[in-house]
Amino acid sequence: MNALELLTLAERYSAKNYYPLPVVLSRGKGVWVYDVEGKRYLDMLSCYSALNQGHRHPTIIRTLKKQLDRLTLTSRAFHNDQFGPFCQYLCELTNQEQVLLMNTGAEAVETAIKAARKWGYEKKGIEKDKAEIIVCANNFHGRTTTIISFSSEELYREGFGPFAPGFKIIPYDDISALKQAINPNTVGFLVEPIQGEAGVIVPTPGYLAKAKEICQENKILFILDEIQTGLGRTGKMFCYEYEDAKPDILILGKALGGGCIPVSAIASSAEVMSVFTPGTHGSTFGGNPLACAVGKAALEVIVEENLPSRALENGNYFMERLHSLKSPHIKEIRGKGLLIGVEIKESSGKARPFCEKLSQKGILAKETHEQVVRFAPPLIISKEEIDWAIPRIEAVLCR
Ligand code: PXG
Repeated sequence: MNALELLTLAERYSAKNYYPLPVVLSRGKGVWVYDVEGKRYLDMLSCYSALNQGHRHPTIIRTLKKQLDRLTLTSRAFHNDQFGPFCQYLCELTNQEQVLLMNTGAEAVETAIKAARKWGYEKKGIEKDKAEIIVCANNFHGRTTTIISFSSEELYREGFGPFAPGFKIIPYDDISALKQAINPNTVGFLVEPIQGEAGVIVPTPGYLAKAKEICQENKILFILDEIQTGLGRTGKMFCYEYEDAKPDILILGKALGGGCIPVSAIASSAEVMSVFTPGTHGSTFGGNPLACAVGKAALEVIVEENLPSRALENGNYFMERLHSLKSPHIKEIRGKGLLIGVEIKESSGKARPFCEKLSQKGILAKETHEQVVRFAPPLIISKEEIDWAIPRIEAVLCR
C-alpha cells in the first residue's frame, strides 16, 4: 500500500487522539528512518526520548531475539531468570536500594504516587485519605485519570472528570511556593528536572538541590520524574546529577525499553519500598523476562557507549550551531545535552508549520506546546549527522 492509502486507513479506522505529521514510516536504523516510499529522514524526536540508543540497536535487538526464543512472559506469580539481574543493574546504576518494575511511564508515576501516599500513612502517621502531593504547573506525567487530575493543561482534562483529590499545584521553578505549599499532610513533591512537554523549560540552576533540601527538612519525599530527561538525554545519566539532587523516588521509563518495548520503573530506598507487600500493587506485564532482558541490554548500551557524555558533547555542538543561525523566527533556544527546544516567535506563527517543512527536508521533529520545536535525536547521533541537519534546519528557520 502507498502512503496515501495507509493514511486513509488510519483516518477511517483510528480514533483521532493524535495529529501526526503525514509521514508513514516503515523502517529504521540508528538515527535514520525511512517512509513507505523509501524517503530517508533523520529522526530528531526519538519517540520523545524512548529511542536514546537509536532505532534497532544491534545489541538490544540481539538480546530481544535471544530472549524471544527462550521465554517471554511468566507473570509475577513465578520468578524468572532475567528479573533479579535487571533489578540489580538498575539499583546499582541509580544508586538506589530497590526497584519496582512496570511498563509505561504513567504506570511508574502512579506507582510513585502510591508509594508516597502509603509511606505517608505508615511512616509519618498521616490521617487516612488525607495525604497530599505537591506538583508543578505545566507538568507532564502521563494520561491516567489520576495523573490528569493534577495537570494544569485543560486539553488533557476537559471532559475527563471527576478528578482525583490529594494534589496541590504550585508554579515550577519557585522555591518559596514549595515552602508555602507544604503542610502536615504533605507526603511528597513530584517534579520533572526539565519540563519537556511544557516546551523544554529548564529551571534556575540550584532549583532541584534546594527543593530536595526543603523536602528533607520537612520529611517529605523528593520524587523526580526522569522518564524523559533520564538515561543520558541531558548529558548526564540522570539530569539530577547536575545538582547532586538524588531523589527519594526516581521514576524511569521510555529509553529503559531500549526503543523496543515498554519498560518503566521506580527506584527508591528499602524503607520506601517496604510499603509494598504481596498483593498491594502489581502489573501483569511488569517485570516480564522479555522486558528485563531488553531493559538490562538497554542500560548496558547507554553505559558502554558513554551515551551521557556523547549527549553532552554533541548537544553542546548542536546548540552552538543552532545559536549561529540567523533566524528571524527564533525567540529562544534552550535545553541541556540533546534535549533542545527552539521557541518560535509568536509573530512567526506556530511551530507546527516549521515541523511540516522540516519533514519535507528530511528532518523529523515535533512541536510541543504550540511555539516550540523540540530537537531530541537519538544520543548516538554523530557530529557529521548534526552537520547534515543544520543546513536543512537553516533552510526552514532562516527564511
Ligand atoms: N513523564 C514524563 C516526563 C513524560 O515525558 C510520561 C511521564 C508518561 O509516559 P507514558 O509512557 O505513559 O506515555 C511522559 C511521556 C504522548 C506523549 O504521546 C508522551 C510524552 C511526550 C510526548 C508525547 O502521550 N511523554
